[in-house]
Amino acid sequence: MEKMHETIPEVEKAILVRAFLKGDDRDETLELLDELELLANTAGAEVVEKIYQEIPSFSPATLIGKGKLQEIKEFAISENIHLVIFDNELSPIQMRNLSNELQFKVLDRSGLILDIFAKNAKTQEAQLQVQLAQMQYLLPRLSRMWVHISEQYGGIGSRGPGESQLESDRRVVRHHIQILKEKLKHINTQNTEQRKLRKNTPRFSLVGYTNSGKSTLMNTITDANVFVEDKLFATLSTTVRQFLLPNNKNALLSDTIGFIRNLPHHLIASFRTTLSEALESDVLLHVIDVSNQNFRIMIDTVNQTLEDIGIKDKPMIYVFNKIDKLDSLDLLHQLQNEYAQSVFISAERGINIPKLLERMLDEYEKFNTVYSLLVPYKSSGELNKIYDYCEVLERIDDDDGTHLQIKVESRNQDRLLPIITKYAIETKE
Ligand SMILES: Nc1nc2c(ncn2[C@@H]2O[C@H](COP(=O)(O)OP(=O)(O)OP(=O)(O)O)[C@@H](O)[C@H]2O)c(=O)[nH]1
Ligand SMILES: [Mg+2]
Repeated sequence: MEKMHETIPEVEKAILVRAFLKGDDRDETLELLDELELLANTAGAEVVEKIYQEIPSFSPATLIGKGKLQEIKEFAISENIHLVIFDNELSPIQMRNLSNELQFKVLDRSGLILDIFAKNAKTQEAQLQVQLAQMQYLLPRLSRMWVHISEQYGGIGSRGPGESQLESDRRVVRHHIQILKEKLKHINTQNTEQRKLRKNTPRFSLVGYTNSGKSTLMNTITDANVFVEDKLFATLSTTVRQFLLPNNKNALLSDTIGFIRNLPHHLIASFRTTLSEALESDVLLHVIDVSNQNFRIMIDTVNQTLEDIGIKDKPMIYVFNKIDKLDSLDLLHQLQNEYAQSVFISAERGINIPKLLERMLDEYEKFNTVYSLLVPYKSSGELNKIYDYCEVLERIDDDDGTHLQIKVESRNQDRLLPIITKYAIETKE
């Protein structure tokens, strides 16, 4: 397989911190810290200590209390650690105060995720998207202090826009944001053109939490040779590949970026174009790592993120993956009842893939409607649009006009509705 990742940078030692309010779920904090550790490992850090604190209210100046802060500082100095990562989102002021107080690198979850994205972005589009998100994240946080810290320590959290850009004033950064947006717009136009060429092919998109096995499934279904790794955010761009449905019809499958809890807002916005493949597909395959005990929270996170980027009411199949890792069948039976229309697979071992393909075809067919139209010759100008947006199954040019039988995919129903209502003579499901 083509090696697409750089060698892992020298390991940096890190402390993880999360503060939560009195009465909030402590278990959730522990889970989020575990997930943050995975993220930190992905970024190349070794987590030495995970610290959490229950507090009556967050301090606007430093998030956590003075005492705790001092404790962290002393521990870090004694262990020679120069990196503290907060799971909580830090305001620009908190970030500045904490850096001043601790005198070493401070990151929050968003900053860490942005760093991983910067490291993993391989295509030009992904690199531009990450740069844009980083610029937008840094804009309110620009300060001499930050530059000082990143120059002194480098490594995690200081990749991406170079120090020279950080030193520039905000006007320059804003200008740069504008340029990045322009470049991305250009790339997006090119992609839209490419997508238009595939208008009559059934389209499926893999979506899901990061590390759920989307790329593995992509490879199993299409022989795509997409990069797979047991790390978060292995995939940052979109790959589209052809495969055959059980009816021998060509179809397209796209694999894209995974989601995670508390994904930075700017990042979602920047990656909207990468995700537009999902937006324009006929059916989503929501891949779930059923061997992860938090899979229900992950399902909710993915559905919420999809809604945030404007993907709603799209046909979706829940694909429960990694069933080979389950110790007992109890959970499977329970889920089969709960999610009657879902499929249970192992992408890695190739278990139940034919079943999944059948299910994909069913779901696709369900949302396609066949119409019979009669378009009078005086309206033949409308035929272009019909040919552009649907599959013409049959055409007879008769005395009274053009008789057509067309198949309209769910994503084009709205667009064609005026024409259909005007010329339909009989509707078949
Ligand atoms: N046991 C088992 N492991 C699997 C299965 N599918 C995927 N994996 C493993 O899960 C890890 C993540 O797989 P990927 O396919 O990279 O996951 P992804 O959803 O594309 O992840 P990102 O691109 O990082 O969001 C890899 O180590 C895979 O080998 C499966 O069915 N069974
Ligand atoms: Mg992937």
